[in-house]
Amino acid sequence: MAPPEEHSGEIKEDSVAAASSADNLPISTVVFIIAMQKEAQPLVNRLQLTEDVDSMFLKGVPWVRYYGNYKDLNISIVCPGKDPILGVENVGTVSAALLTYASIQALQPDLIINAGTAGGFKAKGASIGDVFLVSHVTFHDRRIPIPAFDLYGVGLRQAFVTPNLLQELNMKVGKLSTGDSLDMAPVDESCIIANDATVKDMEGAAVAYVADLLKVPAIYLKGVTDIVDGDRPTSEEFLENLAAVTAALDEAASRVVDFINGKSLPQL
Ligand code: FMC
Repeated sequence: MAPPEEHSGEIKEDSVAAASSADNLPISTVVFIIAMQKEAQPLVNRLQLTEDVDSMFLKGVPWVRYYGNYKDLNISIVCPGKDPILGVENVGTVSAALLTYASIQALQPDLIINAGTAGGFKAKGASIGDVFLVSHVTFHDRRIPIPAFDLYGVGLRQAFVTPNLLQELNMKVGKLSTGDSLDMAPVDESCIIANDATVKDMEGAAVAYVADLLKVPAIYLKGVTDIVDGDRPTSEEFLENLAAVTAALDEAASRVVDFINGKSLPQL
């Protein structure tokens, strides 16, 4: 009988081979995590997805899933739904992380795409209507000034690297910083600048945390609704541009879906 070390070596090689051959299969299941239903609706319509009335999530959560097949892909768009009392959409990191976890558990996606709106920094080259493909994500409101906890708070993670997608779609690339506020306190602004971010949202880094834990590749598409280093109030600019930017986001997301179709992860 082979000694245990050699045996475990063989298993490792086999499992590496199995993992890489699975990676080379065409992507089959894609889950979009989209915070606001208004942001999701154009893509739901374009891909002709159906709302799942018999929810796969635990009873009680307000989460919504749209699903269907598009070309060779099995696509779900999941949204955190509305607050049952206030009737507003469940934006922010808490819902995004829970929804990402439950969606990965239930759907076992090959790829996650977090699509949504964001604030952009004109000093870093962002303009209203731009759709960014995010290279890295961080948090800007988890300040823990104790060695190592500081880095844990920032939570820097790299998006799944997609050089071919980037070249084909010719999108702007930038870092994303996430926090649970739409506005930007001066202390947040310093952290966002320290994080070298071009776009700012309320979900991306939370999705990244879960995707990373569960080893699911994730990419981030962020459409700029407001300029955070400009002179307009964020909420006013956000609401004014939401519909137009959602249309731009839908256009970009559909080009991404068309590009992904038939390709394996290493081909992205
Ligand atoms: N700051 C933070 N988040 C956003 C933003 C900004 N300037 N513009 N748009 C957003 C995104 C967030 O991710 C939320 O889902 C939603 O839009 C605003 O509540």
